Amino acid sequence: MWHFYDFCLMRTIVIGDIHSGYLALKQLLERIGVEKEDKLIFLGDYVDGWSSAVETVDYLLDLSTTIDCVFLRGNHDELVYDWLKDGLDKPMWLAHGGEASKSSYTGQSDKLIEAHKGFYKSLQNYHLDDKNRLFVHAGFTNLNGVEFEYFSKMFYWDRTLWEMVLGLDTTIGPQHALYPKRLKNYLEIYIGHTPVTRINKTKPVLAANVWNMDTGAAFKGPLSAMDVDSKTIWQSDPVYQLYPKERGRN
Ligand SMILES: [Mn+2]
Repeated sequence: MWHFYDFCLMRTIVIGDIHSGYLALKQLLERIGVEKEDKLIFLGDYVDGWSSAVETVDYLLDLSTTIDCVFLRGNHDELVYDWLKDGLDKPMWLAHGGEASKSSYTGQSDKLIEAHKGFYKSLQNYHLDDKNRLFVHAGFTNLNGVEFEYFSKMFYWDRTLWEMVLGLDTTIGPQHALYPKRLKNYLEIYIGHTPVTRINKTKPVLAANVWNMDTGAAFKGPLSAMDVDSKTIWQSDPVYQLYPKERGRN
């Protein structure tokens, strides 16, 4: 038997880049008061940052057994997967949080490593919901939308989408000839990847129809979540305060 009240409880909540901030993730989900009817969409970059890579992925795997979760692929998730799978440890990865993920996985059981490889392998490049809202870690470049993207790595490495909307003349609207065609494919686009702390913000930022949910959890910012219908925002404490003995990525 359905009640209108039950329907109201069904929320779609998007969550920004975690970067192994397991303590912040727990705090954030407590503050949201996640219910079994909720749908959670994670924008990727679960790892590379603080010391809790293993705990973070374990927690997400556990969460997905009771809650409807969508896990998108971030560039850091691919880098960790490449290391777990093929032993690749690129210097650029090690310098940007890879070292912390490597230590977190050192000494873990084969069973755990296999389960986590399964998690990284299962990640999706993007998610499109029934209201034409696009969720993707970094962006896309094809004017006609994600189905036409030539290079799938763009979904988790691109920065041009965010740079474009930040530099957009706010006096021109979607009807204007110069309005970027890329943006018109979707009602809203939710991304992470480029921390808004770079433009001195600590809350999710809206530019044109693009919401950037990466509030710098790997650096000096909090971890953020938002109800995509009501635009209610929840945040953890600044993540570095939960890991006082660590340097993080700074
Ligand atoms: Mn990223």
